[in-house]
Amino acid sequence: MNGDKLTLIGVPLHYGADRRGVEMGPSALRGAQLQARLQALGFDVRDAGDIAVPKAEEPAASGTNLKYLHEVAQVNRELCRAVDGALKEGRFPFVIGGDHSIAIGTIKGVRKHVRKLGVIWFDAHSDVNTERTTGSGNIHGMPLAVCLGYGHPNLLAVGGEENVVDPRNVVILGARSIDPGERNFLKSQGIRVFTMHEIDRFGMLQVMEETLRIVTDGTDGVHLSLDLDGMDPSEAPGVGTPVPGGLSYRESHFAMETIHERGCLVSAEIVEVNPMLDVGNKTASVAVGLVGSLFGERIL
Ligand code: HAR
Ligand code: MN
Ligand code: MN
Repeated sequence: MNGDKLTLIGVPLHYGADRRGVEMGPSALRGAQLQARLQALGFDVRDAGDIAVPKAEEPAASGTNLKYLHEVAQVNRELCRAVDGALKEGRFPFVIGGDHSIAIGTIKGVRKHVRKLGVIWFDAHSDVNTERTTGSGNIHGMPLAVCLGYGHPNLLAVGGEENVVDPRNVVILGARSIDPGERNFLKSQGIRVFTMHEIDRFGMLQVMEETLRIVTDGTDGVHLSLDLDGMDPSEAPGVGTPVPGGLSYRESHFAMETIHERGCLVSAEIVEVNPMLDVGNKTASVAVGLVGSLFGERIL
């Protein structure tokens, strides 16, 4: 943990998902008392406000099948700078989205400070599409591929092309919706994926032991990318691309608790919370509860 100081960085972006509502995620998470929850654990929390998101009615012409490439790349460049700035001040960057395309800016910003970075990708999806494999053209289905060095040059350029992560230190948790092109990519990269099948089979204790071994093996720190659609939609209904059969409330908390115990976290982000699709503010509240466990709230 980076001292006891955190900086919250909001990213009200929905262009990566091409669906309205997720741009209100940062506000919903703040409304669910994220800052107070962290302060109650003794952290010095600074809210840096939101990254500016340009207005666009139509995806700007970019000569590709990627939707809103220009806008998504621009926001990620700004985010990368903000994350870099927080780390330079010795503060833990805590990014609140926004759709999952913002993982590009977060991870590339962190990589400027952490040479060997492990990544835990908590998600129903694997987010390793590229412009060659995507069916939707939505960039939120691509950020992990970009962070591994695969994807559109404008996205790879965010924070410098060389700032990639090693696939041997990446784990995907909770996957249950993987496109055919993504399956090939994951195999060719040798990325460890704990699908819901493995989680059912081995249980969260064994899965988290193996996850933490992989992401800390030779690394200098671990990033958590927490896509709320990794949880079961009954617990987290306010997400744009829900998939049945996800992680339960306790499985998700247990994952956070074990990450906390290991003390390896250098950065985190919460993405895909969509208040427009939510039941009350349930999903943001559930997310803030997970943050509590991630940062050391205890039952006893
Ligand atoms: N794989 C699909 C696509 O690429 C769906 C991606 C949905 N992604 C998120 N983030 N919600 O995980 O379009
Ligand atoms: Mn995702
Ligand atoms: Mn997802």
